[in-house]
Amino acid sequence: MNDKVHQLLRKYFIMGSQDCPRDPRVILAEAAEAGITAFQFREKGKGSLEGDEKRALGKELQHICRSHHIPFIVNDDLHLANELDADGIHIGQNDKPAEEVRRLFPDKLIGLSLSNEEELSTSPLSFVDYIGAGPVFSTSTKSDAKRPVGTEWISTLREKHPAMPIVGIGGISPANASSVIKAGADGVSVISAITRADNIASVVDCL
Ligand code: 3NM
Repeated sequence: MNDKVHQLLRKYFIMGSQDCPRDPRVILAEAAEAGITAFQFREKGKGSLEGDEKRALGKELQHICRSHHIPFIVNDDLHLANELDADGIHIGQNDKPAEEVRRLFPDKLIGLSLSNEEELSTSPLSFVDYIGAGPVFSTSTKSDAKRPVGTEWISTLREKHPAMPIVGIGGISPANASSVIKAGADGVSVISAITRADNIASVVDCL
């Protein structure tokens, strides 16, 4: 399992309709064609869809992922993850505890966001499959993002957890992705670098 997870994190695209200046289905299809290795549906924040509209979009995006053999991971919404039978669920520090999510979803991929030592010390990592570490750089995509932690946070996590799949997040672009990998991450997760790209194929290629 671990080996496969390390690989899935390499180019991890995250988005919801609120992040997209164009049709999210078209953006995801272009990113999938270009070679992303995982997708997270994060319909959250200002302008995001709810209820039936959220579910319908999630279903369509999942279909695109399935046709490209890319895992479809749902952010935070356990109910939706269950209803769509998503491949995984990503949780933050303010969501349900990892232990409980693991009990509900014994076979799904579970990711957890970690931004600092305190969160690391209180998080039961044995219940999660990967860590989302960030924000590595400053980002304007997430309004409540914590202070940037730099690639040092990636190195620290890698040192403390040599075998744990780790993906960097926050302000990552083709210009700085290699520094995140060099620090020890298995991959990079990006929102705006792809949703706002003029040429998605070349961005994905350079991550
Ligand atoms: N989570 P962009 S930063 C969704 O630090 C998210 O946990 C973060 O967007 C964290 O690639 C972030 O456009 C936003 O900077 C990432």
